Amino acid sequence: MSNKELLNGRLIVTTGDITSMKVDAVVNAANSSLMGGGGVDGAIHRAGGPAILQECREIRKTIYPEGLPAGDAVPTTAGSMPAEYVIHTVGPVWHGGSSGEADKLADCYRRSLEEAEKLNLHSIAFPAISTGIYGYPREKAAKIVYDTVSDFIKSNELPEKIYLVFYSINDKNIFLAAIGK
Ligand code: AR6
Repeated sequence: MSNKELLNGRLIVTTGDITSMKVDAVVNAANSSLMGGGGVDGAIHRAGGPAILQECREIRKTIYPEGLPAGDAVPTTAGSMPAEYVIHTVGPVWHGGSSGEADKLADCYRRSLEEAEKLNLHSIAFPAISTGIYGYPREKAAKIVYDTVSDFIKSNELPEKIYLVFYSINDKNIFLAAIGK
């Protein structure tokens, strides 16, 4: 498996299971309830153990009683995963593209990076938010992700290393082709 480094090495495009990434934070493609689900969300809760759900319950009782809105992000422990934190974010459900999906997807990446920066984290790994169960077309998501990360790193020194972790080589290749790399 070969990694592709972009943006002067600050963006690393890779493949694999995000739950085994040795980074300061892994991002979870959660849903508003923060109570777990399928896809990468299920994998993160399984790998990290009950400490994550426990903290999510506390967050629901205190800061987000109505649930975490799409486009926002909130950190918890990563439990027993190698990472220190999980940053939970809620991607938009794809409804055809004219319901603000692009802005919401950009918000997910920007808000997660902001939370990582606030925690002084050096490395963060993102899954391809919304491109699974939520149905966001991969090519369209790719351009938004690349533009959002490019913008963020222009004005922020942390996190230094931003990993995009695709679940398959095919998904990684779709991403790279969509951004012309
Ligand atoms: N590591 C890396 N990527 C993964 C992994 C993994 N272990 N597992 C899946 N993917 P999805 P969404 C990829 O469906 O579209 C949940 O039920 C997958 O191939 O996990 O944002 C939540 O609770 C895809 O490319 O997230 C929500 O209800 C990408 O991760 C809903 O799904 C995202 O797919 C969120 O849907």
